[in-house]
Amino acid sequence: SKRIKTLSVRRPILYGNTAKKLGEIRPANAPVEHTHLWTIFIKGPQNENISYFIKKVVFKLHETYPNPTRVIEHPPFELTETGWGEFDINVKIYFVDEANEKMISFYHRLRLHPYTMSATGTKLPGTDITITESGEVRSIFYDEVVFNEPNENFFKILMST
Ligand code: SLL
Repeated sequence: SKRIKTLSVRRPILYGNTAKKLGEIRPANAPVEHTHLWTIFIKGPQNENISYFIKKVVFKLHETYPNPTRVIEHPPFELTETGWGEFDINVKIYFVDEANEKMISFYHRLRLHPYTMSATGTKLPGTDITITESGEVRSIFYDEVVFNEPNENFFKILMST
């Protein structure tokens, strides 16, 4: 349908990852060299529903993972895995068909450790990283998806939720 000019609608999202060291409890199928359990996610800041505008999320993992392209078609838009290393995850967010919008693509650096390494191997204090009392590492970002001049159908969908 017709596009509404000079209007933009913003929807907040949180994205990032949490990670825990694998202790005595480890998934039965986790390879021995895997040291961490991690989850990458996209969600509403207050855990509100985001599936009325997001259709699916594709996480592209490091090529050391079997079937590195992981497609999540329903909320929660998250993926849990085990592993040993940090790497950049390509995140692609696809919007509902009514939006008639191109997907957005960006990278999130998977964080497993409560620090970052400099080129010389020294530990630098991490800016984007927090650690909880239970020892969970978190690297989470707030962002906004901006829909410029949404069509009338999609505008109704955005406003009705
Ligand atoms: C590097 N940052 O630059 C590292 C790559 C790859 C991590 C890290 C598990 C793979 C598997 C895994 O943790 N890969 O399932 O075998 O070299």
